[in-house]
Amino acid sequence: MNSAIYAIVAREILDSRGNPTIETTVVLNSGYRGTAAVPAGASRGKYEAVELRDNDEKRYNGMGVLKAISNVMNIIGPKLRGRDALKQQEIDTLMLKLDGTENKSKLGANAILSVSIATAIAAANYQRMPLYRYINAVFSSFMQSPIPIQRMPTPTFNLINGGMHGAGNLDFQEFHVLPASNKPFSLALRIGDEIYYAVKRMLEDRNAAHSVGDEGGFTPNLYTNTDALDILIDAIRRTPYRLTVDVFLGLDIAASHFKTSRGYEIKDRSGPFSSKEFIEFLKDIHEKYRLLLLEDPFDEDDWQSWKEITNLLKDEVFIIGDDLLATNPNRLQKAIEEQACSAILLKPNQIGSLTEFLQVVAIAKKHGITCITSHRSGETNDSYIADIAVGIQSEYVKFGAPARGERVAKYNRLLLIEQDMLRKQ
Ligand code: 2PG
Ligand code: MG
Repeated sequence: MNSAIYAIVAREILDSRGNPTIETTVVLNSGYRGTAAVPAGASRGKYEAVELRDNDEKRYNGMGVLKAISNVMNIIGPKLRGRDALKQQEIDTLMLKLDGTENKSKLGANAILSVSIATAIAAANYQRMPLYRYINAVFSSFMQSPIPIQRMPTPTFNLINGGMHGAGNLDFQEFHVLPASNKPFSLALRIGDEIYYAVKRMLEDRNAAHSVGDEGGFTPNLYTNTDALDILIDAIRRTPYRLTVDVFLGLDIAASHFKTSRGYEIKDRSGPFSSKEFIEFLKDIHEKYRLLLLEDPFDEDDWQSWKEITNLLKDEVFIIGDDLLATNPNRLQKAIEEQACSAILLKPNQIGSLTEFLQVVAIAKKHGITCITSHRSGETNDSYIADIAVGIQSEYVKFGAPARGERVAKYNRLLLIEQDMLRKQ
């Protein structure tokens, strides 16, 4: 069988933070092949599948992935040899069985995902299909009806990096500008880029540091978190684009990462906020800045506050679950039942296989949950996440600032897909 797997080879490469990660190549009998690298988060949620690291302090500060590589080469590879790469679900189910744990702690979600995505890329190449069309075909079979490829996702740009991604003193992790959804992708990218440069000029004028953080956004030292929003607004004013008409603001609070036993502790206030006070605080921010996206406003276990804020703001703001949901079907089901959010951040490596990822997307779509397909803060130049976003017809993509090679690789891939789609219309 020409589409059968002939060999699987994995290797250790570096990600954008200089940490090792796994890259795997799946070769088919026909000679067609697919290669995929796995990204890594810094502000990981505690419900994510396990990213297997060597923890050998003598190599790469314990961050090596030789165990994951050995699992691919010695355990997964021999079992998948001869299997049909076109049967994505069978391949992934086999790997899940081989792992046998709830959270992929035996083989590693990084090991499994690298094989899963590389298999899909090899299968797409074998069928001489662009990856986004192949993903769309697999996803349509999950949905049991064709999902027409009609639109490009709207990008949301992380222009100021705080929290665990920044060098500055901001508690909130990401300060976003996103163009209105009616803009063609290439124009949306240009708008994001021009505003990025306007932010840079503003910071230069103020003599504030304008070095960049993990996702390419600036990391200035500011007095309060909302100062960063004021900077974005001033920057937008320096461009022809109008706030709340052409562009909107968004935040990833990443609140799990500053929640302590005392409450939500941020520098905007001397003492900790209780959950109730933090709801009020976020509500006031929304009233002043008219946010469109609000991600992880509360800790991943603070379900009650999630429900309250969703109830309060869902008609005006997308309340996005990232750490809360961890791209996990059970947590998404719970959130739907409890109306704890209205949108999901989708990250393949939070769950660890393409099949499970597509199952989560299917649940989201069936319940009207808005999809935002996302990179991780530690990335490679791989761009399959852009194809996945188009293939599942994600409403939004979150790929960082429009700068740094590993971020623009995804945006540039979307430009190519946009052109390809226009040609086919
Ligand atoms: C997030 C992500 C991506 P990380 O919190 O949304 O921006 O960060 O990859 O560090 O988890
Ligand atoms: Mg997040």
